[in-house]
Amino acid sequence: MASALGAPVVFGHRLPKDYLPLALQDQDPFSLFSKDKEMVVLNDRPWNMEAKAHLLNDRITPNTYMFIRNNGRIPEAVDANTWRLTIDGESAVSPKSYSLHDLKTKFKHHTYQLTLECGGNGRSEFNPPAKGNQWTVGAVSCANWTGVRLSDVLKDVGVKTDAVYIGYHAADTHLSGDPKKEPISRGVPLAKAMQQETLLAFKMNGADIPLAHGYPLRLVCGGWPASTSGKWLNRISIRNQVHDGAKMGGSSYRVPCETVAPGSKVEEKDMCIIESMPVKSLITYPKSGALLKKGKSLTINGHAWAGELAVSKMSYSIDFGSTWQSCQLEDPANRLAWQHFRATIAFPKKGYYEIWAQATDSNGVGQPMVLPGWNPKGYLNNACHRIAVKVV
Ligand SMILES: Nc1nc2c(c(=O)[nH]1)N[C@H]1C(S)=C(S)[C@@H](COP(=O)(O)O)O[C@H]1N2
Ligand SMILES: [Mo]
Repeated sequence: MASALGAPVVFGHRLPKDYLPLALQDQDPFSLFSKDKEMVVLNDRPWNMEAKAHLLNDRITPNTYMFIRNNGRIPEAVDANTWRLTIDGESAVSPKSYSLHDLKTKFKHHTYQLTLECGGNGRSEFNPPAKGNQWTVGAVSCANWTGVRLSDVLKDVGVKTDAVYIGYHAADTHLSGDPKKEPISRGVPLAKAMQQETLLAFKMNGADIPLAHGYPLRLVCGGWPASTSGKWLNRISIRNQVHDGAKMGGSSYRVPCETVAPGSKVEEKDMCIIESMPVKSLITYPKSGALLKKGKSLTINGHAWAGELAVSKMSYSIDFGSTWQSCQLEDPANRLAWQHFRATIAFPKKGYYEIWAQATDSNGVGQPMVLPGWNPKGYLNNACHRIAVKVV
């Protein structure tokens, strides 16, 4: 607290529990986290912040426009020099603990652009509404992550043949203040953990990972709900069963295995863990509400992604989905990176238009025009993004 305030809190031991010093409450989150002023704060306890579509126009998302999703309190006084990562679990041959220096010097470094989208991105559109942060479209990012392969470290520890899952543990603390409770402890099946792009990352966009995004070490599982990418990572357990940490059960990051009518009660046994994220896209230029002079054409651009899959086709419509034209679509920088698209559009006459964008994945599955399957927590809304344009 003293370092955040720039002075010791003389009677700090008398400050009632759960009271935040005024000077800290006044701190604005934009300067605190080095975020652009146009970012939208959805919650301050814990901090949750999202981008607007036009802020995500960069090919690689810089920190200023990267959404923040926290389930607990950001750890204080993180010391990279004493930080350790322990690998243990029922299915670890010989549990080991590594310093950051060990990880950085023992294993080869790899860099990938990885798309991280919160499972609840788009939740605000669900009806009946779902509780939780009311994300619109901006809980997605694609940064350049550098680290070592989780698979290399797991092999160094040794993985028993009965291993099926990994679970992460981290240094953030539960909002209740109860040290025995973890805010979140999720994981992925062993096959995802062993993919070459699954990283134990210590750099984001070539610099130390910002504190809010997991400094000094984070797990990055591109293409899966970003809740599987544990920040402030200090332990990974190799499990002989599906990981049973906080937010692995109930309706957390799980959806009905079969579609249900909106508002239905769904039994635990009928809920399935979200794995790869569905195909989705975002028009990041122009900003919705753009004005265009008659006779001028407009070049739109944006990104598309499809979880574990690639995007194979990108289309746009200016007549509310009646007819579709194709966009130019780039290959991803690497597997699990979002792909950039562009299209130059001519409008027939003055008036109001909407540009709708639709991505199709490599299995031929396209984004729905309207909200897809309702689920209790409002996950996986991959409906088409649309922007307004006026030709004057
Ligand atoms: N330790 C820890 N890791 C975490 C979380 C968290 O609260 N604590 N939130 C998860 C969720 S739900 C998401 S969507 C992503 C958000 O990553 P970001 O804040 O870096 O954008 O981090 C994931 N990793
Ligand atoms: Mo999330």
